[in-house]
Amino acid sequence: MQKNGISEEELFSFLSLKKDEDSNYHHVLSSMCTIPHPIAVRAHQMFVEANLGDPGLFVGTASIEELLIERLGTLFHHPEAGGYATSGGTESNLQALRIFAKMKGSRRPNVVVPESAHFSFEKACDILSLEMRTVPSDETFRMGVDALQERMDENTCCVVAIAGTTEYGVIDPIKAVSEITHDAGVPLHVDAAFGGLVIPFLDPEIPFDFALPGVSSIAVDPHKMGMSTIPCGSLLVREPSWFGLLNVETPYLTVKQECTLAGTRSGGAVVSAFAVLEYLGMNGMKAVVEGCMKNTRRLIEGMETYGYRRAVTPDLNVATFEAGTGTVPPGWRVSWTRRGHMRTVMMPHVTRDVIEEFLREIGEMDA
Ligand code: 0PR
Repeated sequence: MQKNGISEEELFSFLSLKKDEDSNYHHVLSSMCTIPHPIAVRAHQMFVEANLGDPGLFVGTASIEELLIERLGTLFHHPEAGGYATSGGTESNLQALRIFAKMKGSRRPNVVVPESAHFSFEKACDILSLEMRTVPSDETFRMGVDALQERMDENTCCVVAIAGTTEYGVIDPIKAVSEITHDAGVPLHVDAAFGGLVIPFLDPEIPFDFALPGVSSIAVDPHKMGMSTIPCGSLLVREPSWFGLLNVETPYLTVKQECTLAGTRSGGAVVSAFAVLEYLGMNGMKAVVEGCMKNTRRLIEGMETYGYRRAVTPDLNVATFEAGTGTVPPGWRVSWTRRGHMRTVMMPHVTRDVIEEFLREIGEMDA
């Protein structure tokens, strides 16, 4: 740190230079985050100092967190679900596994995840010393249900299914998986970090949530398709009392116990997530999701006219292609799957105009 501070003007001209080095999302097709909704920004600013780590000091913010969980629980057909706002999918997945490992109490517990699972499960299993068993995907990159049963045994504390895979935007056969896990008495955690705020607005809706009796917990991130500010994820569980397994004593806080992973937690981002859902309502969210899905279909159709075949027909707004790195026009950001497919995510900032611009430039590269 310098002995004397610099002027506000000097500081902010430095910051704006740095800001210019950041991408502004305009040509970004690789991200599952997006520009926050203006309502989210306004709500976040209003609650910028609120710390959910000490809810007795921020009673209003804490009650908004409860409302957010209640809204998400209702959306997922279980208004009585327990839950809290996490820092994102990584924390939600970790905390879900932590609950089910404690519940099992086995000396060498294992978790069965699809091959397509997000790398946050690798982190969670490492931290919690859980054996991670993977189930191979079928030819549509969805979890192969046949192999699931073979991977499960008496030490399996949890099975994971993905409602919207990070790489291909497909939904695992969650109904079939939930029947298997329910019969076996094994908890099923659904990672809907991305898809949880897409699937309920699709027509027809695909079963993935608490309406299936075998589903025990769900991760869903407002900071992805919920257009909140960062960081806001959430973890919902069928039985609120399960969080009791995670409680630690917090003697000098305004509350005496805490089940969250983080201590200090952003109130602003949580209020922003709630604000967007309230402001848009079911119909507003449906319109956003329909737009993203329409743009996904348009990109697939456009790419296929150039001869770049889709890797799979997605359930959600992720499009993947058999195309090489040389296909991408300069200045555009796409990503690549582990299998080498070009991957794009049609987030709300990827408008129809952006898609047309991308396709036009791909066409010019081809020519
Ligand atoms: N589960 C699923 C299905 C996910 O897709 C992700 C993140 C997570 C869990 C973990 O969530 P957090 O990152 O909130 O902890 N998926 C994106 C990915 O890995 C995250 C992302 C977002 C990456 C924006 C890049 C980016 O620009 O691709």
